[in-house]
Amino acid sequence: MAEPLLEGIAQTARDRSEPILRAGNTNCGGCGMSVGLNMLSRAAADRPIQMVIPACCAIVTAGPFPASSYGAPVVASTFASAAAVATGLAHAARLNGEKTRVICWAGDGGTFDIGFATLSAAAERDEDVLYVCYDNEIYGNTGGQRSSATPLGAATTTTPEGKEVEKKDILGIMAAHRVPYAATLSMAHPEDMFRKLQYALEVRGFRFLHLLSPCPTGWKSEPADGVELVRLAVRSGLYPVYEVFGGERVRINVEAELSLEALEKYISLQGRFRKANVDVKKLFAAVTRQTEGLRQRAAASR
Ligand SMILES: Cc1ncc(C[n+]2csc(CCOP(=O)(O)OP(=O)(O)O)c2C)c(N)n1
Ligand code: SF4
Ligand SMILES: [Mg+2]
Repeated sequence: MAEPLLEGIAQTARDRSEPILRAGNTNCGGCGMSVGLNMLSRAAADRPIQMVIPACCAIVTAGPFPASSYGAPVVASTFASAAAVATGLAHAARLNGEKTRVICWAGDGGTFDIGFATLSAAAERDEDVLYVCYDNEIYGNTGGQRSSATPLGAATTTTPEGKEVEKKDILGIMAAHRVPYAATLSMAHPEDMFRKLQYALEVRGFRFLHLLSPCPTGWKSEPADGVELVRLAVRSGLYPVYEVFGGERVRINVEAELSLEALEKYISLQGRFRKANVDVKKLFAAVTRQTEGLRQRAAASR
């Protein structure tokens, strides 16, 4: 039976008859991944989809067999094989003449680290797969260890005094594969996010989307602050909202205000940054350099 996407919000023609993420799932309150799945559900309202989810929080979401919190077919894969399994499904759909779009939905640990070899290989072959990384910047499912997506200064169970290495630039790396489409998604800018999800579902070939995904459990933040945190990350310039076509043409979708105040607030609202005493001014200088570099690339590819 059809369920409303969110309590209190009536179902609209944009929604799938069966939402991708059903009510009653076990995700923590305020989980950014839940917001991402609900947006995907809307964007894929009129399409058959198949999902591949490796062993991250999002597969725990499914709950114990034979019930499932997912209202779409899901293959649970190992980390190392996620993009390869999605490749197989995409080929099977094509050979059977099905319109099914295959979506790999994976965390940062599964994407930046453990599953990177098959991800890179599938991107290089330009497989017809939409790969979405919801990035909570830790190995959430196993209790909050650092990943290569963890930002500088964030305390995790394996970096208790704060991480000393900077976050990997996954969008830059994926765009360097010259895939047809790579973009970042901001859940504080739902129209932009919705447009990108719809575009990425439409385009053929390998598409990569990166979603900054607040995790109140790991970030030691208030569940209700998730969207605000992403808005602050975007305003400050820390999380650039942009898209890259064919690895070359760069378009910035939301101009960063380069606000030091927003960066300070972003840091102060999260307990994970408390121990390291992050040098916000130094971080802001790095963010400003990153933003200017991106602006130059966007101007050069106009
Ligand atoms: C090859 C392999 N290494 C390690 C693990 C243990 N493991 C299970 S979930 C997980 C963390 C996943 O992190 P991420 O992909 O970021 O997803 P999240 O849990 O944060 O949603 C790890 C390390 C595993 N299942 N397989
Ligand atoms: S640990 Fe974090 S990513 Fe995992 S379900 Fe909870 S809020 Fe979501
Ligand atoms: Mg993670």
